Amino acid sequence: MTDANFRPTLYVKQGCPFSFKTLLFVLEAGLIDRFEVREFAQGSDEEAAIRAEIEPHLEKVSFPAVQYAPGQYQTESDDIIARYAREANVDPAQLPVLNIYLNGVFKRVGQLFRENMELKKQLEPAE
Ligand SMILES: N[C@@H](CCC(=O)N[C@@H](CS)C(=O)NCC(=O)O)C(=O)O
Repeated sequence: MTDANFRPTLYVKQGCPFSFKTLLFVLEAGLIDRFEVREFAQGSDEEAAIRAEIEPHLEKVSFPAVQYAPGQYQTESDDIIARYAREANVDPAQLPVLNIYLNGVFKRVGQLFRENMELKKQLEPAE
């Protein structure tokens, strides 16, 4: 396959707020048709296949991830968004639904995650 025919693959994890943020960006930026999107559920065969594919190419696997060129992979939602925002000349700050999500559900999920960690720490037996 030549680079001209290359279609990036976006790997997204079900229930992952960072994966959803990235997916929302590509959708609202009008780029979704340029991607192959592979979504997986934790513990699924699809997850095992995706991890086996991408692990050799990354220092640390996290989701979302993208294969942005043949054999070249990248993680970190902000970096993935920045790459395609640049390429498509789109300013993510101007995408209304993305920003409603970031300032609402995404922010709240982060707060709940931190609160949950704190509560778990308090439940740990003192050393
Ligand atoms: N800073 C990262 C955070 C991504 C992240 O923490 N993703 C979680 C899922 S929500 C993950 O990949 N966990 C490790 C794993 O599933 O192997 C980003 O913005 O992409």
